[in-house]
Amino acid sequence: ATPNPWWANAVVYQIYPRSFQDSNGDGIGDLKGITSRLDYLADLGVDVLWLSPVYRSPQDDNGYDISDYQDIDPLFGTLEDMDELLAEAHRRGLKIVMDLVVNHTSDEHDWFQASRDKDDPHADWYWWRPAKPGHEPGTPGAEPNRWGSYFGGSAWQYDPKRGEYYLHQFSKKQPDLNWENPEVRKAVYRMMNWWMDRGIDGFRMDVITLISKYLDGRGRLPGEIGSELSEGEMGEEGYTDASPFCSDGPRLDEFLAEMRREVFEGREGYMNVGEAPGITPERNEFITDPKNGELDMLFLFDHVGIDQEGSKWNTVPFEVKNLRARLVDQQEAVRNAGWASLFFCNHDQPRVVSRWGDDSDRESRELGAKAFGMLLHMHRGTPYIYEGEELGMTNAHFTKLEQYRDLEAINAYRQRVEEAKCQSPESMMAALALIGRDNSRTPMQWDASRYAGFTAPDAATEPWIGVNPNHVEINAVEEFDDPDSVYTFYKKLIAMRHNMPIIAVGDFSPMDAGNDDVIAFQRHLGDATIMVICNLSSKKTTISESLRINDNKQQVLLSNYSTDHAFKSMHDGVLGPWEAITIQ
Ligand code: TEU
Ligand code: CA
Repeated sequence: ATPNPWWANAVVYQIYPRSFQDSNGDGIGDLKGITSRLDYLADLGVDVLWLSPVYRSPQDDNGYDISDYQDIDPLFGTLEDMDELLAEAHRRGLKIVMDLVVNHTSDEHDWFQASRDKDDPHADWYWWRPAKPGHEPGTPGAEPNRWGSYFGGSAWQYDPKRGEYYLHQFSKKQPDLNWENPEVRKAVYRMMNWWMDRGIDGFRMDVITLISKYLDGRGRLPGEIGSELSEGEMGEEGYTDASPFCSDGPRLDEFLAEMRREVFEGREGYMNVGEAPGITPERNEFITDPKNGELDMLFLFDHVGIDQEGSKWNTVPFEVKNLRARLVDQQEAVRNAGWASLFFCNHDQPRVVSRWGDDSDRESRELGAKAFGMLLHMHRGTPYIYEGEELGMTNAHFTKLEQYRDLEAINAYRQRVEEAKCQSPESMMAALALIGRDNSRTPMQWDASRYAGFTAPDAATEPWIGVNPNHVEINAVEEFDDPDSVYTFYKKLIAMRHNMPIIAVGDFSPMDAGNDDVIAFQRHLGDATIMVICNLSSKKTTISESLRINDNKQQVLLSNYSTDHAFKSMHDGVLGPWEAITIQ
């Protein structure tokens, strides 16, 4: 196992600033709002705060389309507010990691605007391609290039000023930067050093594994548009998968190692996590192995893709055995080197308690929230808590398209239901309610007042997105002092990770619970062993003989039922609905 850097037993808390705390009554969360909630976060016990982007942005993709990396968008405040947040966080022993979005910029960034002129020094900072003569889109019978964007439609957008197409794997207001150009890389590293020198503690790197493109061979970038070179098969909307020419491209390791040298060499106490669509557990080991000098950890996606087939909107039933298999793969791959990040929730994923648990009644919701919390936090790696996950906040349960705000959702509805007609309105609305990104973007629920304490009850402006009506029973004030609340359970999980090295760095070994709905595993450190067993179903389940305990020498470290119930369950070999137990 790698030497234990400080983040091996740290817990990271992700803040989506737009939805966390509004301080000026405009219905949008902001930096001063975050600063006003630092005592809550310090009390919860987390170590690091990851902020989703707050830089200047047209907000096409809620800030993941940046037009000025070195300024704060007025929606969120000013650079002085950022400096105040940094100082106040550091005073409480909290580190702050910013969101680095450098696979693409906003189309309103100065770099892109300059690049629209072929004679400008920035001409080659993005991926521009001419149209193949006679195949200009719209030409009758033209063979259009069908590379698809993650947000639907074509990944190539025509720019009348330059007379060429530019690549955008995400929205057309998010043109991909050309990382082959050393000037681009130098400008990115300069900006990163500016932020590190300002006192931040590292970065979460947005789709960083997409920055190196294939220029020939697999799905090569076409010499010109209208040439069908990708190997991706056509999706129902008539476009190929957006990433045949990206995700883990040939120069990724080189770029990540260069970035570490240029920005982080000689610095102390920082942490970097890369968002890694398309990366396998095996590649995760290489990239996060310190001897390769790339990144400290990555977010992998294979475990959060198990309830979708092909398109994100083709949902399939959640099966515990699939989750178990993915988590085991991720753990086994970093057994000897490298590191794992642990998450179920974030601003792109729905809330796990609704997605894979049962939020239909209070008891099931609380038991499920605790079961998934224990499952995640007892694994080996660095756990990430998404704002409100510690309260057991649920999906939004929106029923009308106009309640949604996310361009991914609105584009998908238009493309799939209205244009390609490959999905019915009912099925699309069901998919949006289950896995749409807005599910995790409803305002943080602080108290039972009209807008959940996210903004003042008499605020001049409504929150930018609907507050979940269940905030009257699911909120921080309700749970803060309740010994049985989800909040208190998360506080215990965090404390155990800080106080028990076996949880932070102990070896992981899976166990066969003899039941597909139950995940069981052990952690070992020296001659100490703990066992974790989670029934991820709403039914009573029996577990195999080998897991039962027949003496009371063992100690229940944590359970989402009473300790007596836990002992009885382990003795009889029958777990209650959603019962989760950590036993030593
Ligand atoms: O997400 C990239 C990404 O992989 C997600 O778009 C994911 O594929 C999709 O949401 C699944 O539905 C990052 C950011 O986390 C996301 O918020 C941005 O929209 C995206 O990059 C573009 O910056
Ligand atoms: Ca505000």
